[in-house]
Amino acid sequence: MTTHRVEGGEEGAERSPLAAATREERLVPDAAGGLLWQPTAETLPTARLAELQMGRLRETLHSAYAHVPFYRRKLDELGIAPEDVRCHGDVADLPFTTKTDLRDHYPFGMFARPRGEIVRVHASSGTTGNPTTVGYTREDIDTWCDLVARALAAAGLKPGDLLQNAYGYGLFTGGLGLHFGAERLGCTVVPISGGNTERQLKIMRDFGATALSCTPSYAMHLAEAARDRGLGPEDLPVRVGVLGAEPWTDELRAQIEAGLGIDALDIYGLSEMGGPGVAFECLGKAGMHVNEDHYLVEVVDPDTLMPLPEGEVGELVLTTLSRRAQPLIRYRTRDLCSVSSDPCVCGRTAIRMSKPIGRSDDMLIIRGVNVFPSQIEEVLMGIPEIEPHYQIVVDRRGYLDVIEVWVEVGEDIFAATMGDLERFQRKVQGKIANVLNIQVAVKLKEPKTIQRSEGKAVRVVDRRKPL
Ligand code: DLL
Repeated sequence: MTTHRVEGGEEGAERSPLAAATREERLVPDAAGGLLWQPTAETLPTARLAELQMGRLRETLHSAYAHVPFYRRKLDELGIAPEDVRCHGDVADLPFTTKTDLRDHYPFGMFARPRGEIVRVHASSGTTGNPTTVGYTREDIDTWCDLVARALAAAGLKPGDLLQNAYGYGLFTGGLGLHFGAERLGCTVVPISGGNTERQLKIMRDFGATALSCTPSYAMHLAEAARDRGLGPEDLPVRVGVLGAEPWTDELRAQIEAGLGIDALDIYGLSEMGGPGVAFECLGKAGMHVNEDHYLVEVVDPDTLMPLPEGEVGELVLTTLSRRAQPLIRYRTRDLCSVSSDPCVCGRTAIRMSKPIGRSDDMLIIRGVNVFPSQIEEVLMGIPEIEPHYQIVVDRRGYLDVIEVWVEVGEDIFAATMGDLERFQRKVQGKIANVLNIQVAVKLKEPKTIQRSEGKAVRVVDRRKPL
């Protein structure tokens, strides 16, 4: 067993294997201008990777079967024993896992380790009231740090770089995920979190931030805010952006790069898989390398759930290969993308996923925050003065997403005084904000003014053009 010493600097203290190599020894240049944080793992020959994956998959299945009643039941129902899975082709026989399954086992029912071994819990929104939780053992956190460090190194960050981390801190995995990954790489992290644009620009310049991590929409907002203050790319010290948590296009990449004077690189992840760092772009900017030694990738037809060949767009399905606290088998991400195993200029051998082009469910991503229309409906339906007619209007102001919730109120409320109406509106706004953790604008509509539908109700009007 390895001894992890928390207190540093003691004479004779045993060193963890991670400390065994110094940071400099670990970092090797890649062929695209970035660095490899774990050179061996990131350039594994295909056959060696496949072997590693099968070994880890078997361990994952054994652990899930032994410790997670949900998986034991699912596998028993299908008559599959963990040892029956011998090759990649057998994976298609395994059961899928969905966000609903996680919600049904809220909060800790999917954990494969005793609560006492869980050192951290993050969460993201579920389709109804309950968020989906994700637990980490100390080892899981350790792996996560390395996976994010890989992404940052691929973007050209190195020890000593100063990362302004403008992802939100808290239950969302963006803030702490990027934070610890950057520390692992040896960067200086400024944990500024999201928002407060004025302060972001000041800190960026005063501290000399060389890298920025946030959602692409916020990066663009910062670029615009800088321009409005007469600051051009030459006034900003940032060199690279590691941007993700929401869909964005290469067109937006070009604008962010021009506005901030940076290389803007994509990073992908989802809480259920542990957070950011599932896949990341190198400076070759040709798709995101999936950390395949830790995640098994499939793309399936979202309707038939049959595996699709490389190059075809379908739903990304991921299986964790190293997560101890919460192994997930064939998790349906709902993200639509394709994969390619063509060689990449950087020399990494892992498969690359295209930018997700959309989702196969109704989840909206608003400023990086996942929002399900059903969450809003639940709040509205709990307020007696509101009629069961509403519409969620999503738009973009500048580069920032905004949500307006139009709700129809009863005659009584509508006849109330202006002051009463305003108070009521604020109450509804507050209730929605409490559930979503983002601000929304509520517009009260006169009785019978929201369009009635003859078929499926159009609950969401998304006026945003692709970023
Ligand atoms: O968004 C984790 C993350 C944090 C990724 C910081 C990257 C950077 P969730 O809140 O659980 O986790 O949301 C996951 O966001 O299923 C996608 O739909 C979307 N998403 C995440 N990254 C990207 C990306 C984090 N690079 C959901 N491009 C995912 C497009 C993305 N969509």
